[in-house]
Amino acid sequence: MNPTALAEALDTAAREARPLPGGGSGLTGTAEAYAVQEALVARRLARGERPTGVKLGFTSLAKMRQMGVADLIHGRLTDRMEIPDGGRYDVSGLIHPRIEPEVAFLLGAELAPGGDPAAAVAAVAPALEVIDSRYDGFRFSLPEVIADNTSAAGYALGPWTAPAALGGLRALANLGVLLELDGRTAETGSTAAILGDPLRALAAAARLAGPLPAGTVLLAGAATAAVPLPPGTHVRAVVARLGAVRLTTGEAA
Ligand code: OOG
Ligand code: MG
Repeated sequence: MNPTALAEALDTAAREARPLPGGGSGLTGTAEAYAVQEALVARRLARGERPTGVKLGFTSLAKMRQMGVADLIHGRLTDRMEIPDGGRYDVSGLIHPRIEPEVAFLLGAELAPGGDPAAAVAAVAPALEVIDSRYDGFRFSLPEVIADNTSAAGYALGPWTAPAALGGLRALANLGVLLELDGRTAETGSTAAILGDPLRALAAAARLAGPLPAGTVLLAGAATAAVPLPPGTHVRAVVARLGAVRLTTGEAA
C-alpha cells in the first residue's frame, strides 16, 4: 500500500472506530513508516487541528515488554487530543482505549537536536495518555505503530511545576508514579523507568523529531504498562512531587 493510501486508511479507522488488521500493511522500514505518520497528521491539520507537541513511545521496559517491541518511537500531538485536567472524556468513539501515566515537559525555548534539554525546560507536569491503536487487538509491527502516530488518542496534563521549585530537574530521575482507576491501584512505578531519567526522553525527542519550538509539550513515554480504559471510570495519576492529574470517562451508552 502506498503511504498516502495507508494514511487515509488509518485516519478512517480512527474516525469510524473500525480497526485495520495488523501485520498486513506491507510497511518494512521506519523511514517509510514516518512518511505515513506525516501524511496522517497532515490530514488532521488540514481539518483545522493545531500541533501542540510530541510524544515518545517505548521509553520504558514495561511498555516494550507489554507491546513486544524494542525501539524508541515518536508521534505528534494536536489540540484535538487535549483533555482538561479533571475533565470528562468520551471513549465511545474509540476502538479499545488504554491509559498510561506519564511525565510531560513544557519547552520555554527552542530545543535543537544535540541541544541542552535542561536549559530548554520551562515546566514539568504529571500526565495521562490515552492510547488507542487503530490495529485489531493492539497488535502491530514497529513500522505499523509508527505509521499510526504511535497510537496517540488523547492526553491530560496536571499542574505545571517550574524546575527551580524542584531544586532542579535532577529530581525527576526517580519519582514514584501511581495510576489509579476508581480509587484502586492499577500500576505503580518510577520515573526512573523512563530511559533511566525522563530528561533523556527530551534529548531523544529533540534528536528524533527536533528542532522542537518553544511552547512544545513533550510526553516522555509511559513509566508503567498501559491498562484498559472502560466507560464510567475515574482515573488519577500521581507523580511524587509533581502532584496529580485526573479524568473521568463518559458513561456507557
Ligand atoms: C504505542 C504507544 C506507546 C508509550 O508511552 O510508550 C506509548 C502503544 O503502546 O500502542 O505511548
Ligand atoms: Mg504513551
